Amino acid sequence: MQTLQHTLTEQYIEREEMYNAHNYHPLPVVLDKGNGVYVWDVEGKRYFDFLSGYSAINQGHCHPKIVGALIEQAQKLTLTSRAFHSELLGEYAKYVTSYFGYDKVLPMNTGVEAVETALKLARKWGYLNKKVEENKATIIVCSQNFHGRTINVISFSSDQSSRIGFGPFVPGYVTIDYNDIEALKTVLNDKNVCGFLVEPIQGEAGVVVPDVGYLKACYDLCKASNVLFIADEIQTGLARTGKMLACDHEDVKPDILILGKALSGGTIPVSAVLCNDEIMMNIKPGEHGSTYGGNPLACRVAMVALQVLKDENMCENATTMGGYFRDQLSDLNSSHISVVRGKGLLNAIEIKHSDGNAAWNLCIEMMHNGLLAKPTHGDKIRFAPPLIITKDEIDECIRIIADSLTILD
Ligand code: IF1
Repeated sequence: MQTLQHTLTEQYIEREEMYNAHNYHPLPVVLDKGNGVYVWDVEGKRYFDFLSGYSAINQGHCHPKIVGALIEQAQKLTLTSRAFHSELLGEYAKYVTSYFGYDKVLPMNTGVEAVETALKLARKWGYLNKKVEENKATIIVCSQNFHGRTINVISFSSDQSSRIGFGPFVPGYVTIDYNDIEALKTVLNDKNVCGFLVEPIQGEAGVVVPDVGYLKACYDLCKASNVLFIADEIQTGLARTGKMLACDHEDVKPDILILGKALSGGTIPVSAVLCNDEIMMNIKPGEHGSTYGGNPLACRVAMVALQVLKDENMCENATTMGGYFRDQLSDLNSSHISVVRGKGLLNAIEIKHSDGNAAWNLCIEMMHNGLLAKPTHGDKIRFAPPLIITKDEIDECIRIIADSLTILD
Protein backbone atom coordinates (compact mmCIF):
# COMPACT_ATOMS: atom_id res chain seq x y z
CA MET A 1 0.00 0.00 0.00
CA GLN A 2 2.72 2.43 1.03
CA THR A 3 4.66 1.67 -2.17
CA LEU A 4 1.59 2.16 -4.33
CA GLN A 5 0.77 5.52 -2.73
CA HIS A 6 4.36 6.64 -3.05
CA THR A 7 4.28 5.69 -6.71
CA LEU A 8 1.16 7.73 -7.38
CA THR A 9 2.78 10.96 -6.19
CA GLU A 10 5.93 10.11 -8.08
CA GLN A 11 4.00 9.49 -11.28
CA TYR A 12 2.43 12.94 -11.17
CA ILE A 13 5.77 14.57 -10.47
CA GLU A 14 7.52 12.61 -13.24
CA ARG A 15 4.95 13.62 -15.83
CA GLU A 16 5.14 17.27 -14.76
CA GLU A 17 8.92 17.26 -14.97
CA MET A 18 8.80 15.58 -18.35
CA TYR A 19 6.54 18.15 -19.99
CA ASN A 20 6.63 21.28 -17.86
CA ALA A 21 9.45 23.81 -17.70
CA HIS A 22 11.74 23.38 -14.69
CA ASN A 23 11.40 26.95 -13.47
CA TYR A 24 10.48 25.97 -9.89
CA HIS A 25 11.68 23.57 -7.22
CA PRO A 26 8.46 22.52 -5.44
CA LEU A 27 8.06 20.33 -2.38
CA PRO A 28 7.34 16.74 -3.45
CA VAL A 29 3.61 16.90 -2.77
CA VAL A 30 0.85 16.74 -5.40
CA LEU A 31 -2.38 18.48 -4.43
CA ASP A 32 -5.84 17.93 -5.83
CA LYS A 33 -8.23 19.54 -3.35
CA GLY A 34 -8.50 22.58 -1.09
CA ASN A 35 -10.96 23.83 1.49
CA GLY A 36 -10.42 26.70 3.93
CA VAL A 37 -7.04 26.31 5.63
CA TYR A 38 -6.59 22.79 4.27
CA VAL A 39 -5.33 21.15 1.08
CA TRP A 40 -5.29 17.44 0.22
CA ASP A 41 -2.82 15.48 -1.86
CA VAL A 42 -3.61 12.86 -4.48
CA GLU A 43 -3.25 10.14 -1.86
CA GLY A 44 -5.93 11.75 0.33
CA LYS A 45 -3.58 13.14 2.97
CA ARG A 46 -4.63 16.47 4.50
CA TYR A 47 -2.30 19.42 5.17
CA PHE A 48 -2.48 22.90 6.66
CA ASP A 49 -1.55 25.33 3.89
CA PHE A 50 0.95 27.79 5.35
CA LEU A 51 1.82 29.33 1.99
CA SER A 52 -1.73 30.25 0.86
CA GLY A 53 -0.64 30.55 -2.76
CA TYR A 54 1.93 33.18 -1.71
CA SER A 55 -0.89 35.09 0.04
CA ALA A 56 -3.39 34.83 -2.82
CA ILE A 57 -5.65 32.64 -0.71
CA ASN A 58 -6.21 34.97 2.25
CA GLN A 59 -9.94 34.08 2.26
CA GLY A 60 -9.20 30.32 2.39
CA HIS A 61 -9.25 27.72 -0.35
CA CYS A 62 -12.39 27.52 -2.49
CA HIS A 63 -14.31 30.06 -0.41
CA PRO A 64 -17.94 29.16 -1.14
CA LYS A 65 -19.07 32.75 -1.77
CA ILE A 66 -16.16 33.49 -4.12
CA VAL A 67 -16.49 30.20 -5.99
CA GLY A 68 -20.27 30.64 -6.10
CA ALA A 69 -19.89 34.07 -7.71
CA LEU A 70 -17.29 32.67 -10.12
CA ILE A 71 -19.58 29.88 -11.28
CA GLU A 72 -22.62 32.10 -11.58
CA GLN A 73 -20.80 34.76 -13.59
CA ALA A 74 -18.98 32.16 -15.72
CA GLN A 75 -22.37 30.93 -16.89
CA LYS A 76 -23.45 34.43 -17.89
CA LEU A 77 -20.57 36.43 -19.40
CA THR A 78 -16.81 36.02 -18.94
CA LEU A 79 -15.06 38.36 -21.37
CA THR A 80 -16.01 41.29 -23.54
CA SER A 81 -12.54 42.77 -24.08
CA ARG A 82 -12.34 46.49 -23.51
CA ALA A 83 -13.48 47.12 -27.08
CA PHE A 84 -17.00 46.99 -25.63
CA HIS A 85 -18.41 47.99 -22.27
CA SER A 86 -19.55 45.35 -19.83
CA GLU A 87 -22.36 45.61 -17.35
CA LEU A 88 -19.94 44.89 -14.49
CA LEU A 89 -16.88 47.07 -15.07
CA GLY A 90 -18.52 50.24 -13.79
CA GLU A 91 -20.00 48.46 -10.78
CA TYR A 92 -16.63 46.96 -9.89
CA ALA A 93 -14.74 50.21 -10.48
CA LYS A 94 -17.16 52.06 -8.19
CA TYR A 95 -16.92 49.32 -5.58
CA VAL A 96 -13.13 49.02 -5.48
CA THR A 97 -12.43 52.77 -5.62
CA SER A 98 -14.78 53.50 -2.73
CA TYR A 99 -13.41 50.49 -0.82
CA PHE A 100 -9.90 51.98 -0.92
CA GLY A 101 -10.73 55.68 -1.33
CA TYR A 102 -9.36 56.56 -4.77
CA ASP A 103 -10.86 58.32 -7.80
CA LYS A 104 -10.06 55.60 -10.32
CA VAL A 105 -8.92 52.01 -10.84
CA LEU A 106 -7.04 50.46 -13.75
CA PRO A 107 -7.74 46.72 -13.85
CA MET A 108 -5.11 44.18 -14.91
CA ASN A 109 -4.58 40.44 -14.35
CA THR A 110 -1.29 39.36 -12.81
CA GLY A 111 0.60 41.22 -10.14
CA VAL A 112 3.53 42.15 -12.32
CA GLU A 113 1.21 43.66 -14.93
CA ALA A 114 -0.18 45.94 -12.24
CA VAL A 115 3.39 46.87 -11.21
CA GLU A 116 4.18 47.69 -14.86
CA THR A 117 1.01 49.76 -15.03
CA ALA A 118 1.97 51.71 -11.90
CA LEU A 119 5.44 52.41 -13.30
CA LYS A 120 3.96 53.63 -16.58
CA LEU A 121 1.53 55.86 -14.69
CA ALA A 122 4.38 57.31 -12.63
CA ARG A 123 6.48 58.03 -15.72
CA LYS A 124 3.55 59.59 -17.58
CA TRP A 125 2.73 61.75 -14.56
CA GLY A 126 6.41 62.69 -14.36
CA TYR A 127 6.47 63.97 -17.92
CA LEU A 128 3.06 65.61 -17.96
CA ASN A 129 2.71 66.98 -14.42
CA LYS A 130 6.20 67.27 -12.97
CA LYS A 131 7.80 68.30 -16.27
CA VAL A 132 10.57 65.70 -16.07
CA GLU A 133 13.03 65.90 -18.99
CA GLU A 134 12.13 63.79 -22.01
CA ASN A 135 13.12 60.13 -21.53
CA LYS A 136 14.80 60.90 -18.20
CA ALA A 137 12.09 59.74 -15.79
CA THR A 138 13.62 57.93 -12.80
CA ILE A 139 11.97 55.67 -10.27
CA ILE A 140 13.50 54.83 -6.92
CA VAL A 141 13.30 51.21 -5.76
CA CYS A 142 14.65 49.25 -2.79
CA SER A 143 17.32 46.57 -2.68
CA GLN A 144 16.03 43.01 -2.12
CA ASN A 145 12.72 44.00 -3.70
CA PHE A 146 10.36 41.57 -5.37
CA HIS A 147 7.84 42.98 -7.84
CA GLY A 148 7.55 40.22 -10.45
CA ARG A 149 9.24 38.65 -13.44
CA THR A 150 9.01 40.85 -16.54
CA ILE A 151 12.24 42.11 -18.12
CA ASN A 152 11.46 45.64 -16.96
CA VAL A 153 10.78 44.60 -13.36
CA ILE A 154 13.80 42.28 -13.08
CA SER A 155 15.86 45.16 -14.44
CA PHE A 156 15.72 46.61 -10.92
CA SER A 157 15.86 43.35 -8.97
CA SER A 158 18.88 42.63 -6.80
CA ASP A 159 18.31 38.87 -6.95
CA GLN A 160 20.91 37.49 -9.35
CA SER A 161 19.03 34.27 -10.14
CA SER A 162 16.09 36.38 -11.37
CA ARG A 163 18.39 38.35 -13.69
CA ILE A 164 21.25 36.23 -15.00
CA GLY A 165 20.97 35.61 -18.72
CA PHE A 166 17.98 37.90 -19.18
CA GLY A 167 19.74 41.18 -20.04
CA PRO A 168 19.95 43.78 -21.50
CA PHE A 169 17.98 45.59 -18.84
CA VAL A 170 15.69 48.61 -18.79
CA PRO A 171 17.23 51.87 -17.52
CA GLY A 172 15.52 54.48 -15.37
CA TYR A 173 15.79 52.97 -11.89
CA VAL A 174 17.84 53.91 -8.86
CA THR A 175 18.19 51.38 -6.03
CA ILE A 176 18.54 52.37 -2.38
CA ASP A 177 18.69 50.27 0.79
CA TYR A 178 15.33 49.24 2.24
CA ASN A 179 14.43 50.67 5.64
CA ASP A 180 16.93 53.51 5.18
CA ILE A 181 15.27 56.93 5.32
CA GLU A 182 18.57 58.80 4.85
CA ALA A 183 19.24 56.87 1.62
CA LEU A 184 15.89 58.04 0.27
CA LYS A 185 16.68 61.67 1.15
CA THR A 186 19.85 61.61 -0.91
CA VAL A 187 18.15 60.50 -4.13
CA LEU A 188 14.89 62.47 -4.00
CA ASN A 189 16.38 65.80 -5.02
CA ASP A 190 17.00 64.81 -8.64
CA LYS A 191 14.29 66.67 -10.56
CA ASN A 192 13.73 63.68 -12.86
CA VAL A 193 12.62 61.39 -10.03
CA CYS A 194 8.91 60.74 -10.40
CA GLY A 195 8.21 57.81 -8.08
CA PHE A 196 9.32 55.68 -5.15
CA LEU A 197 8.21 52.04 -5.42
CA VAL A 198 8.18 50.09 -2.16
CA GLU A 199 6.82 46.94 -0.52
CA PRO A 200 5.45 47.87 2.94
CA ILE A 201 6.94 44.56 4.11
CA GLN A 202 9.42 42.80 1.83
CA GLY A 203 7.95 39.37 1.16
CA GLU A 204 10.44 37.53 -1.01
CA ALA A 205 13.35 38.97 0.97
CA GLY A 206 12.05 36.83 3.88
CA VAL A 207 9.27 38.94 5.41
CA VAL A 208 11.43 41.94 6.26
CA VAL A 209 9.40 44.33 8.43
CA PRO A 210 10.80 47.87 8.32
CA ASP A 211 11.15 50.04 11.44
CA VAL A 212 7.99 51.64 12.78
CA GLY A 213 7.63 55.03 11.09
CA TYR A 214 9.63 54.11 7.98
CA LEU A 215 6.72 54.18 5.55
CA LYS A 216 5.34 57.43 6.98
CA ALA A 217 8.75 59.10 6.83
CA CYS A 218 9.22 57.94 3.22
CA TYR A 219 5.76 59.18 2.31
CA ASP A 220 6.42 62.60 3.84
CA LEU A 221 9.78 62.88 2.08
CA CYS A 222 8.16 61.97 -1.24
CA LYS A 223 5.47 64.62 -0.70
CA ALA A 224 8.09 67.27 0.05
CA SER A 225 9.91 66.45 -3.22
CA ASN A 226 6.82 66.04 -5.41
CA VAL A 227 7.55 62.33 -5.93
CA LEU A 228 4.81 59.69 -6.10
CA PHE A 229 4.74 57.14 -3.27
CA ILE A 230 3.90 53.82 -4.94
CA ALA A 231 3.02 50.89 -2.67
CA ASP A 232 3.19 47.32 -3.94
CA GLU A 233 0.59 45.74 -1.64
CA ILE A 234 0.20 42.67 -3.84
CA GLN A 235 1.41 40.44 -1.03
CA THR A 236 0.97 42.64 2.07
CA GLY A 237 -2.49 43.99 1.26
CA LEU A 238 -6.00 42.66 1.68
CA ALA A 239 -5.91 41.96 5.42
CA ARG A 240 -2.76 39.81 5.37
CA THR A 241 -0.88 41.92 7.94
CA GLY A 242 -3.91 42.72 10.10
CA LYS A 243 -5.03 45.87 8.28
CA MET A 244 -6.71 46.10 4.88
CA LEU A 245 -3.41 47.56 3.62
CA ALA A 246 -0.04 47.28 5.35
CA CYS A 247 0.33 51.05 4.77
CA ASP A 248 -2.71 51.53 7.05
CA HIS A 249 -0.50 50.61 10.03
CA GLU A 250 1.13 54.02 9.56
CA ASP A 251 -1.87 55.89 8.16
CA VAL A 252 -0.09 56.28 4.85
CA LYS A 253 -2.24 56.58 1.76
CA PRO A 254 -0.11 55.70 -1.27
CA ASP A 255 -0.37 57.94 -4.34
CA ILE A 256 -0.47 54.75 -6.39
CA LEU A 257 -1.71 51.51 -4.83
CA ILE A 258 -0.97 48.13 -6.44
CA LEU A 259 -3.13 45.09 -5.58
CA GLY A 260 -3.19 41.50 -6.84
CA LYS A 261 -3.15 37.96 -5.46
CA ALA A 262 -6.02 37.80 -2.91
CA LEU A 263 -8.09 40.23 -4.98
CA SER A 264 -9.60 37.06 -6.46
CA GLY A 265 -9.18 34.85 -3.39
CA GLY A 266 -6.94 32.51 -5.36
CA THR A 267 -9.33 31.76 -8.21
CA ILE A 268 -8.29 33.70 -11.31
CA PRO A 269 -5.57 36.31 -11.90
CA VAL A 270 -6.95 39.71 -10.93
CA SER A 271 -4.83 42.77 -10.21
CA ALA A 272 -5.51 46.48 -9.95
CA VAL A 273 -3.87 49.86 -9.77
CA LEU A 274 -5.63 52.62 -7.88
CA CYS A 275 -4.88 56.34 -7.85
CA ASN A 276 -6.55 59.73 -8.16
CA ASP A 277 -7.49 61.50 -11.38
CA GLU A 278 -4.43 63.76 -11.38
CA ILE A 279 -2.36 60.64 -12.06
CA MET A 280 -4.78 58.26 -13.76
CA MET A 281 -6.27 60.68 -16.26
CA ASN A 282 -2.89 61.17 -17.92
CA ILE A 283 -3.42 57.84 -19.68
CA LYS A 284 -5.55 58.22 -22.80
CA PRO A 285 -7.38 55.63 -24.92
CA GLY A 286 -4.95 53.30 -26.65
CA GLU A 287 -1.99 54.08 -24.41
CA HIS A 288 -2.28 51.05 -22.12
CA GLY A 289 -4.48 48.00 -21.68
CA SER A 290 -4.99 44.24 -21.54
CA THR A 291 -7.31 41.75 -23.23
CA TYR A 292 -8.49 40.25 -19.94
CA GLY A 293 -8.08 43.32 -17.72
CA GLY A 294 -11.38 44.22 -16.08
CA ASN A 295 -13.26 41.25 -17.54
CA PRO A 296 -16.73 40.61 -16.08
CA LEU A 297 -15.69 37.35 -14.43
CA ALA A 298 -12.82 39.10 -12.65
CA CYS A 299 -15.02 42.06 -11.68
CA ARG A 300 -17.63 39.83 -10.04
CA VAL A 301 -15.06 37.64 -8.29
CA ALA A 302 -13.04 40.60 -6.99
CA MET A 303 -16.09 42.33 -5.50
CA VAL A 304 -17.02 39.18 -3.58
CA ALA A 305 -13.41 38.48 -2.56
CA LEU A 306 -13.14 41.99 -1.10
CA GLN A 307 -16.55 41.79 0.59
CA VAL A 308 -15.65 38.47 2.23
CA LEU A 309 -12.54 40.04 3.81
CA LYS A 310 -14.77 42.56 5.60
CA ASP A 311 -17.72 40.28 6.34
CA GLU A 312 -15.51 37.66 7.97
CA ASN A 313 -13.38 40.14 9.95
CA MET A 314 -10.18 38.86 8.43
CA CYS A 315 -8.10 41.87 9.53
CA GLU A 316 -8.98 41.23 13.17
CA ASN A 317 -8.32 37.52 12.87
CA ALA A 318 -4.97 38.09 11.15
CA THR A 319 -3.94 40.40 14.00
CA THR A 320 -4.98 38.12 16.87
CA MET A 321 -3.96 34.81 15.31
CA GLY A 322 -0.71 36.29 13.98
CA GLY A 323 0.28 37.62 17.40
CA TYR A 324 -0.69 34.35 19.05
CA PHE A 325 1.25 32.33 16.45
CA ARG A 326 4.45 34.37 16.87
CA ASP A 327 4.17 34.15 20.68
CA GLN A 328 3.70 30.38 20.55
CA LEU A 329 6.61 29.99 18.12
CA SER A 330 8.88 32.07 20.35
CA ASP A 331 7.77 30.09 23.40
CA LEU A 332 9.08 26.92 21.75
CA ASN A 333 12.51 28.34 22.56
CA SER A 334 13.96 26.20 19.80
CA SER A 335 17.71 26.43 19.42
CA HIS A 336 17.13 25.98 15.67
CA ILE A 337 15.03 29.12 15.28
CA SER A 338 17.13 32.28 15.40
CA VAL A 339 14.38 34.76 14.49
CA VAL A 340 10.58 34.86 14.49
CA ARG A 341 9.19 37.90 12.70
CA GLY A 342 6.22 39.22 10.81
CA LYS A 343 3.00 41.15 11.06
CA GLY A 344 -0.48 39.71 11.21
CA LEU A 345 -0.37 36.39 9.39
CA LEU A 346 2.63 37.25 7.20
CA ASN A 347 5.42 35.63 9.17
CA ALA A 348 8.79 33.97 8.78
CA ILE A 349 11.40 32.21 10.84
CA GLU A 350 15.13 31.95 10.27
CA ILE A 351 16.71 28.58 10.83
CA LYS A 352 20.04 28.37 12.61
CA HIS A 353 21.86 25.14 11.78
CA SER A 354 25.20 23.83 10.55
CA ASP A 355 23.46 21.95 7.72
CA GLY A 356 22.70 24.38 4.88
CA ASN A 357 19.71 22.23 3.91
CA ALA A 358 18.13 22.43 7.37
CA ALA A 359 15.23 24.71 6.33
CA TRP A 360 14.38 22.48 3.36
CA ASN A 361 14.64 19.35 5.53
CA LEU A 362 12.36 20.92 8.13
CA CYS A 363 9.79 21.75 5.43
CA ILE A 364 9.90 18.13 4.24
CA GLU A 365 9.36 16.92 7.81
CA MET A 366 6.49 19.38 8.36
CA MET A 367 5.00 18.11 5.10
CA HIS A 368 5.13 14.55 6.44
CA ASN A 369 3.46 15.82 9.60
CA GLY A 370 0.69 17.63 7.71
CA LEU A 371 1.80 21.25 7.27
CA LEU A 372 2.97 22.84 4.01
CA ALA A 373 5.44 25.73 4.05
CA LYS A 374 8.23 26.70 1.67
CA PRO A 375 11.78 27.78 2.43
CA THR A 376 13.17 30.92 0.78
CA HIS A 377 16.74 32.17 0.53
CA GLY A 378 18.02 28.95 2.04
CA ASP A 379 17.46 29.52 5.73
CA LYS A 380 14.10 31.28 5.97
CA ILE A 381 10.64 29.72 6.11
CA ARG A 382 7.49 31.71 5.44
CA PHE A 383 4.40 31.00 7.58
CA ALA A 384 1.32 32.58 6.02
CA PRO A 385 -1.85 30.52 6.45
CA PRO A 386 -5.27 31.65 5.20
CA LEU A 387 -6.69 34.43 7.40
CA ILE A 388 -9.60 32.29 8.60
CA ILE A 389 -7.38 30.06 10.74
CA THR A 390 -8.63 29.47 14.31
CA LYS A 391 -6.79 29.31 17.65
CA ASP A 392 -7.26 25.53 17.89
CA GLU A 393 -5.80 25.13 14.41
CA ILE A 394 -2.82 27.35 15.31
CA ASP A 395 -2.27 25.18 18.41
CA GLU A 396 -2.26 22.07 16.22
CA CYS A 397 0.17 23.70 13.78
CA ILE A 398 2.51 24.73 16.58
CA ARG A 399 2.58 21.08 17.72
CA ILE A 400 3.41 20.00 14.16
CA ILE A 401 6.20 22.58 13.90
CA ALA A 402 7.57 21.63 17.33
CA ASP A 403 7.52 17.89 16.52
CA SER A 404 9.15 18.54 13.14
CA LEU A 405 11.93 20.64 14.64
CA THR A 406 13.23 17.57 16.47
CA ILE A 407 14.65 16.21 13.20
CA LEU A 408 17.18 19.07 13.34
CA ASP A 409 18.47 17.98 16.78
C1 IF1 B 1 7.04 33.69 -8.17
C2 IF1 B 1 7.99 35.63 -3.58
C3 IF1 B 1 5.75 35.64 -2.78
C4 IF1 B 1 4.92 39.99 -5.07
C5 IF1 B 1 4.95 41.39 -4.97
C6 IF1 B 1 4.50 41.60 -7.27
C7 IF1 B 1 4.45 40.22 -7.45
C8 IF1 B 1 4.67 39.41 -6.33
C9 IF1 B 1 5.21 42.04 -3.65
C10 IF1 B 1 4.17 39.64 -8.81
C11 IF1 B 1 4.68 37.96 -6.51
C12 IF1 B 1 5.31 35.82 -5.91
C13 IF1 B 1 5.36 35.26 -7.27
C14 IF1 B 1 6.01 33.91 -7.12
C15 IF1 B 1 6.68 33.91 -5.79
C16 IF1 B 1 6.07 35.03 -5.07
C17 IF1 B 1 6.57 35.44 -3.81
F1 IF1 B 1 8.46 34.58 -2.95
F2 IF1 B 1 8.67 35.79 -4.66
F3 IF1 B 1 8.13 36.70 -2.81
F4 IF1 B 1 4.53 35.82 -2.90
F5 IF1 B 1 6.18 35.63 -1.59
N1 IF1 B 1 4.75 42.13 -6.07
N2 IF1 B 1 5.06 37.16 -5.65
O1 IF1 B 1 5.15 39.22 -3.98
O2 IF1 B 1 2.91 39.09 -8.87
O3 IF1 B 1 2.95 38.62 -11.32
O4 IF1 B 1 3.33 36.76 -9.72
O5 IF1 B 1 1.07 37.82 -9.92
O6 IF1 B 1 7.25 34.53 -9.05
O7 IF1 B 1 7.67 32.64 -8.12
P1 IF1 B 1 2.55 37.99 -10.03
